Amino acid sequence: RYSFFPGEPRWPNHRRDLTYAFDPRNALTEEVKNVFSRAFVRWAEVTPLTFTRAESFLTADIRVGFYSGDHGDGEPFDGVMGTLAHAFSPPSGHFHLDGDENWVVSDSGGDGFLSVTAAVDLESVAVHEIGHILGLGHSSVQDSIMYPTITTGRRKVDLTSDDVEGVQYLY
Ligand code: TQI
Ligand code: ZN
Ligand code: ZN
Repeated sequence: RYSFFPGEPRWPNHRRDLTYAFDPRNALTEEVKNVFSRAFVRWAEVTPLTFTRAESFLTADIRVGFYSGDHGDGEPFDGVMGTLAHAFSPPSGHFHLDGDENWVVSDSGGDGFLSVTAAVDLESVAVHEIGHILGLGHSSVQDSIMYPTITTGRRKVDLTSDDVEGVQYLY
């Protein structure tokens, strides 16, 4: 079953329309940014929340960036595999991804299995981390997005009823 962070933190009522922005230092392509946009839509579809892309990184509610190793928040990344990304509970909005991973940007086609060694599907991780940003902890339901295991090379992007019930409890 779904879980929350201690104290059940969530974005407050007057902040239902959230903005997100990308660290300009990463100079991400539109293709990569669209992966995040799709991930946000999955959560927006089942909540009263909206997510709008903003240009200003410093003033956005949710700030997305790729970093390697120590990046100044006391939780250094660790190179290939291990920690892939981290996000903090509401209303922090920090969304950091490990720049050393072999991130795979896939479309929605195929069976979702990638043959590249140690490849990590970016959209799958993004959907999971956005769950944390909204206040969800880990779930005990194996197929859920918030289950704390991901299979290398596997794509898992569809919310399950467990994820939906968890986020709808909060919003
Ligand atoms: N990062 C962990 C995670 O997002 C960070 C973390 C550990 C965490 N415990 C937490 C965050 C408790 C919030 C609350 O779960 S990770 C997965 C999954 C990671 C793991 O890099 O290990 C995904 C990132 F679920 F597959 F294990 C994305 Cl999808
Ligand atoms: Zn960080
Ligand atoms: Zn997690």
